[in-house]
Amino acid sequence: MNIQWYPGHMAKAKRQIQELMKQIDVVIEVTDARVPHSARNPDILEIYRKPRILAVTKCDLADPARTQVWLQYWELQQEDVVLLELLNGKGIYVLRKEIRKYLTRQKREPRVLVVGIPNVGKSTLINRLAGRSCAKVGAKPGVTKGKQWISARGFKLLDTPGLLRPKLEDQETARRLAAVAAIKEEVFDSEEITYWLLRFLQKEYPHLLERRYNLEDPAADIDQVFSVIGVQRGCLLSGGEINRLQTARLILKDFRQGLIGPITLELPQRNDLNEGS
Ligand SMILES: Nc1nc2c(ncn2[C@@H]2O[C@H](COP(=O)(O)OP(=O)(O)O)[C@@H](O)[C@H]2O)c(=O)[nH]1
Ligand SMILES: [Mg+2]
Repeated sequence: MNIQWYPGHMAKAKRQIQELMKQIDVVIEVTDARVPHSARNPDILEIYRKPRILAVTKCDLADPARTQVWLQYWELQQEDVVLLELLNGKGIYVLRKEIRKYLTRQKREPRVLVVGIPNVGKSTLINRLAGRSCAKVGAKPGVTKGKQWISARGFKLLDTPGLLRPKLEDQETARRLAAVAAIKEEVFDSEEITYWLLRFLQKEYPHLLERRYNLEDPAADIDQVFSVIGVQRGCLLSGGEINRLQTARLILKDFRQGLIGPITLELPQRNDLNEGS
């Protein structure tokens, strides 16, 4: 189990979550459209068996063609999915409608739990649903100071910073999550992640790489691509050498802000597809 509830021991944490779940009518599970599989942690769903909506955030940063592939996959899995662009509010109307679908025949005000690993957009989503700023965006998960229910036109919402940790199935998953800043950079160094990302882009999105950095040869050796970008963007040390850390951070920042283009780091796996059929 990767579930964590601050502070406390694992068994206690699990009990607390089970207690919490009794009060919940619907769960919104949040994932990031650029890493739709890697950003999910199914552990919480082992405890939770109630209706669930998969809220896919950051679709503005993701590759629309790949998002369509994911949608087809989720359809096979019979997931209830809503695509979102939270910065402009796209999809929020549909999400509200989906939530209401589950909330018929309720006596008390229905309660909605928002779960997801750090940085997927839970707080932004809650603020959008509530129509005002109640949850702190970008805040680091910290000590949970008791539950705070937020009213959102007809239902109540609960933010859960720190409740769900990433499930790091393998190195690739960890790298993808580091690339989108869902796990801390200290886990990998920025240079390693950047090299990984550049290799991925060379393979999957060479045209975007070429266009963003005016590369003559986007398929060139990765060291060379890295150096060309560093020189071109003035990431240099006083001796004229490349400032490797600065170059790596710049490329990561470009990627995270969507400046290289709309990019999705993974597709459904063949074995995922088989499971669905
Ligand atoms: N481009 C883009 N950025 C988003 C979107 N949703 C959230 N963000 C950004 O992602 C970062 C993390 O959001 P936050 O709500 O704090 O995530 P939380 O840790 O899950 O609560 C913030 O900088 C948000 O502005 C989205 O749909 N598109
Ligand atoms: Mg938050």
